[in-house]
Amino acid sequence: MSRPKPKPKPEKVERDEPSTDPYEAEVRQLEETWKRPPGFIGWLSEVNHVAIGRRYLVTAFVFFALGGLLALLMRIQLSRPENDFLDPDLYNVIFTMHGSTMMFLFAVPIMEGMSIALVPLMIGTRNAAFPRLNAYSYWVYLIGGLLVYVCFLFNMAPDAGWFSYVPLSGPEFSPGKRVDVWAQLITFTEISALAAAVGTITTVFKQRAPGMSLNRMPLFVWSMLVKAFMVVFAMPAIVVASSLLAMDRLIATHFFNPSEGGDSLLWQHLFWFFGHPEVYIIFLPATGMVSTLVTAFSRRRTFGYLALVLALVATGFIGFGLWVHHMFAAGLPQLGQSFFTAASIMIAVPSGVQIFCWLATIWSARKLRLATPMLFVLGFIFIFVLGGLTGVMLASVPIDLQVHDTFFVVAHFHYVLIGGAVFPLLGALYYWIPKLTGRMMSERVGKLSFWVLFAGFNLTFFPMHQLGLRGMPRRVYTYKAEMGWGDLNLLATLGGVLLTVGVLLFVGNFLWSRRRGLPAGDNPWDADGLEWATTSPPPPYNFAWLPTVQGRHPLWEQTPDQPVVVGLRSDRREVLVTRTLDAEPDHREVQPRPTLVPLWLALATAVGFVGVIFTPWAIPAGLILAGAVLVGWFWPQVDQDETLLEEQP
Ligand code: HAS
Ligand code: CU
Repeated sequence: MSRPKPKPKPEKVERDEPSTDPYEAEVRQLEETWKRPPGFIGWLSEVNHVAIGRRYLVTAFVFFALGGLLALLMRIQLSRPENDFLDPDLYNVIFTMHGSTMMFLFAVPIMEGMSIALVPLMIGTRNAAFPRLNAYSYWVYLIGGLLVYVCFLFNMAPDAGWFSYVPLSGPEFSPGKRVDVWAQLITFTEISALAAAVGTITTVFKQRAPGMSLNRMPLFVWSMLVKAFMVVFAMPAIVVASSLLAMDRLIATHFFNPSEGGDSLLWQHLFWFFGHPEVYIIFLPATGMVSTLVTAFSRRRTFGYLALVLALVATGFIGFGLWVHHMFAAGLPQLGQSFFTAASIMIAVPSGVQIFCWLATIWSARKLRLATPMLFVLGFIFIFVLGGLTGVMLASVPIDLQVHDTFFVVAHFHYVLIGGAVFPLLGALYYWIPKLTGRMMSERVGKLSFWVLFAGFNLTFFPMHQLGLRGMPRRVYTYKAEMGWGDLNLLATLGGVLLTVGVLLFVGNFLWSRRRGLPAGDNPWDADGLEWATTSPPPPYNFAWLPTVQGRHPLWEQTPDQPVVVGLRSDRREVLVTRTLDAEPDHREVQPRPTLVPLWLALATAVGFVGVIFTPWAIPAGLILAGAVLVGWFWPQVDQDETLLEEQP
């Protein structure tokens, strides 16, 4: 299909000339109220959701690049038998850093970034709830990421795998600080994820535009809501696990030490009680993106909206009942294993429902546009279904016992993670970057990057199924030539190079678009969501007049310029709070101004959690500092009172 034609930019309101038009006066006032303070300090004190979301996206992408680089090093090492490019110790560090980076510093944060940047726009509010908490979550994430990479430079990077099983990761077999660094990285990223999740839930429940009742909420928003709830229930398990591990290592407790009455399987239970939901925490937001793209490019109402919502919620629940399928080889009672097999197979149902709803939407498309984002969606469907099928295979105990800890599992999870999350994400970035930057990315390079990525991906990971079935174990730094694994490994390495080229094409396209891309206009894709009702990039207050919603596809169903229903004051940062179910206007809430307090609080958190690697006294020190900062956080601002609607002039 032809490339989308960007609409001409609407006449810009001339803001310098004094004017008597009340609309322009209002806009001028809004700009004054919501603008960021100038300079570097102003930059550090940012609390606007689009800005924080963008920072999340850029930072996560940098970690994606670093994780990818590490993967290439592994692929070089494995490309031929008995290679000595990496020594075993460095290989351990590299696969641990690769897995931990991709899961904790890329996949989860980038989904948070998408949520923080886009959800408030999609639901038609001026800023996310708890803007300072959002800023705090970003700083904590950044510090946690910097921590591991700085330690990497000092040869202190973790080396016990991304799931750090005890006893390997315990004090006996992992002396030194490496695993402590890992445990603290986990603590940082989980605090950050929890903070972001609380913000998402509140924003979605309390700040939707009038008329956007729950059953009109965009599927992307639903997916982020379910994801946020999953974060709230899954992350505490891993924070507990990593804290117990840190205590075992630092102050000689014995939570995981069987000889002192501890339990090493407890680690696996706690880890996977988080670890399995984690994969849906990454995958569900991607499905939200797919639902949006499929609808926009089919130019048709989403087929099976209710079924899709129920599938999201069902996955959110069932996702907590599968964790033992990662532990089939640990020798648990058979009845228990059967339960987890059944649950793992059951979760294919909601995934299947989603796939069939998307196919039905595409099938009945008015005019299917095969623009770059849509190509990524089609690539996703192909790859994810393959990955899902190997998942169902792994859920059966006899098969799993054969291929557990082999490259078959590596193939499975890259099919679901890259196919199921990275492909939709790249499609979504092609789709929403014009909104966030105001510039279109090149369609030609976009399509090229898709095909290179698609070919590179399958070339890299398809052979791994075969390698796994032939017995090649994961996490072993080399293999003997007699095993006959050399050719397929070489193929996988070549695929890895192609994959890298694909990612570079994407990055290049993005950088090119920043300067040369066509101006996007408000709604370059002619899409249905509220985020397209404002300018690209949106002003710091998102919408001058608050939108109202009368259906699931507002821009297709109604003229965008609805008159205001409820006026908000423009001389302070007000957002409209609406009711949870039907989004009836409830009251106005004043948001805090930009402030350095979140950054200070993140630094205080860092004092505690980085310091504790060296001395337990760091925790009280961090707590005292954090307490002091919190006084500033809660110090009342002059304009901070809530105003009931009824009291409005
Ligand atoms: Fe998985 C290991 C089972 C989905 C990610 N998974 C991993 C690991 C990661 C991961 C990262 O039961 C490795 C962790 C590590 O480092 O060790 N996974 C499943 C199942 C599903 C599944 C049943 N996984 C995901 C998603 C992920 C992800 C999504 C990330 C985004 N996974 C496992 C198991 C292991 C595992 C074992 C442990 C292996 C081991 O030994 O360590 C399901 O959610 C997939 C459902 C989706 C589909 C496709 C669409 C559905 C359609 C309907 C028709 C399909 C039918 C099935 C009726 C099934 C189209 C027919 C079945 C046939 C076999 C033909
Ligand atoms: Cu799992």
